[in-house]
Amino acid sequence: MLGSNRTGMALVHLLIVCCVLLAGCSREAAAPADPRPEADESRSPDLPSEAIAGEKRRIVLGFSQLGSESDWRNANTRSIREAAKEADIELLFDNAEQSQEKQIEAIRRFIERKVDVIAFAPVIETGWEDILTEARQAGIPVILSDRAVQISDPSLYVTFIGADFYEEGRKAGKYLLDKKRNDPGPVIIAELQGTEGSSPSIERGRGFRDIIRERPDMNIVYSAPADFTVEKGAEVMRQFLRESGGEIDVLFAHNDDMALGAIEAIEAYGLRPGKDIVIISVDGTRKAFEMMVEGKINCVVECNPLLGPILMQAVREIYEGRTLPKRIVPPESVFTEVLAEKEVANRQY
Ligand code: GYE
Repeated sequence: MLGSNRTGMALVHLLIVCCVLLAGCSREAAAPADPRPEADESRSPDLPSEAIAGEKRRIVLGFSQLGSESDWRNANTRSIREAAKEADIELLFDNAEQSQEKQIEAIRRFIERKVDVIAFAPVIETGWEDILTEARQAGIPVILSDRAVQISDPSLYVTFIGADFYEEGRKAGKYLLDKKRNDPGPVIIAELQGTEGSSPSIERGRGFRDIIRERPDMNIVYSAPADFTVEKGAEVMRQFLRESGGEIDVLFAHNDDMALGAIEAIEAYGLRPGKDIVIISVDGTRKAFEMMVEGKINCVVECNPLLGPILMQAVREIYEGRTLPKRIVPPESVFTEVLAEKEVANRQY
């Protein structure tokens, strides 16, 4: 997929180069933690978005983060905060704690505050039409960060910056086909899904299924949502182990945190993660790499959370009236046990 989106990739590279250049001439910028309107002497909220006469003011970005459920999410938040500082963009940041309602409220406050650009990581795919229409009526451009939406009118957002989750699911499936190429079936698979209705969970599941379909003796027998968290991952895995009597060959976890939880459950059950049960997960956090070095996770499909620099560059380009591609996909890789030891020290999240 990355290869098929050459224009997007070229732009990502250009954006990254620009961001590095921008970082060189940044100055410190305090980012308010709360998006509610507050006195800000540096700009009048009633003035249009263009520069205030005679002075170059900072761009204001309202960002609605969906939560803090995983190491991936926390790395994503850090990346956005740091990149905003470096790019000298004023960031109004809101954490919606997994609630779509809270995200909609935060976006509405950004609109009232007359920010220059709104970006958000949509917790689930559906239900965004009305609030995005409000943003459009207010003339505020919107960027989707990390997750996708299902929407009848794609012109309601400018661009979507985030990974290709379908491709990640396919990569996980391809690893499994290769790993089990000499093993006669049946292969019993358990799947820990992420947040129900979220684009990474829907698309990773779909991509994985589309690949393993090639082997009719591979079957996803157990599958349930575990919210992308360690605790839920452990709880749902315990349940799978009880139901199956331990007869599970493979675990596909839609993220590393759930895989880590599942590892605890598997060990408590008396089985060896990575040996008795092959474990494939997505994200590529440092903790998952450490588990891979120990042989408890077999394969991690990388999903890059460090979207901050690309996002800030896109914000600036939109503000300057430039045109962006509808889709920007950051580069991502796949890591197996073979490479884990070499790579673990390089992980940034
Ligand atoms: O994989 C998971 C997180 O949306 C890509 O959300 C993101 C996913 C990520 O909680 O760890």
